[in-house]
Amino acid sequence: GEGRAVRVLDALSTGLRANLPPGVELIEGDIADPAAVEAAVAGVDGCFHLAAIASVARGVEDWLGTHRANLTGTITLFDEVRRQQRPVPVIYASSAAVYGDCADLPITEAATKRPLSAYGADKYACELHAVVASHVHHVPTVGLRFFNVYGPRQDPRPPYSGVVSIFCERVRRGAAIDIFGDGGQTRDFITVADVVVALRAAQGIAQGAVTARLSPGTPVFPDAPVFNICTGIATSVIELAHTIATLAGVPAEIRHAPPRAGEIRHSVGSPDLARQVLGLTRPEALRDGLRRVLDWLGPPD
Ligand code: UD2
Repeated sequence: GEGRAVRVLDALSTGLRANLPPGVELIEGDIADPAAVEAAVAGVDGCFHLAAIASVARGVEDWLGTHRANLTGTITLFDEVRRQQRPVPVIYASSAAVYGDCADLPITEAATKRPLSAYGADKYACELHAVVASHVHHVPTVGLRFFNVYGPRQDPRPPYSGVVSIFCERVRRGAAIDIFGDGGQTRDFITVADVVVALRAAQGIAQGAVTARLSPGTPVFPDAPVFNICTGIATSVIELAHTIATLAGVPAEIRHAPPRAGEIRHSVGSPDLARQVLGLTRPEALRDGLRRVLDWLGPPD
């Protein structure tokens, strides 16, 4: 929207080419392939790194394969960016999964990091390598710890898609909703639109820091900062199911399935730091976001 050229590197493992607006260059390739990444970063002014295998369950089945995408992929990118010989800020996706099961809610950035999944461990390692990228190789980075992201175009079909798309799709088809466990587990749901705002704000401060570094006397950016990207509002899974059914104007048909093994009970983040530093404002209300997902899915087939 700012008249800049955009280049995308994507393996299209879950995304679709049709989701890209016209005029965007697509390199179909793997984030852990140095040649593909080199081609993707050549000449860019900034980079958003979102490539990952975000399914916690896939990390259980394919520990090494997900590690390659999630951590080796990130290091491959930092390594290619540092070869650019000029400061190219990298804004990368971290995750609430770095915290594990945190007792103090809402979770602040300073909370103990004790990931309980391969996915969370790799995301935490990405943050550690971001410090190296910044400190040793002068690559400016900002990490964003996404909580539960949802919105239109999240494909509800893969078995480990987000709960919002799965529930909305079920309700749309008039099918029953499966709740794992008692439904009292809570999550912090944030729309993809708010995440995009956060990504751009992070790019803005990183770019500002690059400019500041070039002019002595101005404050220097801290090395590799990270921010929670969340709303600060906890919603239980059962509450989510009822809200979606109400918005769709149908009775909620709920079945209880066994709880997911090793699942985190409560996850809600503090958005305060991101609000202060990135200037983020009030996020979209859950009902409005859910309505947009239902609208995108459309009427039942
Ligand atoms: C999210 C992220 C994951 C990781 C993690 C960090 C998604 C899709 N996944 O996992 O990548 O960052 O957070 O902690 O955003 N549920 C049901 N029925 C269903 C599907 C889900 O009850 O059919 C429950 C599930 O048990 C969980 C909640 O809904 O309590 C959210 O599940 P999810 O898979 O959308 O996301 P989560 O929090 O496991």
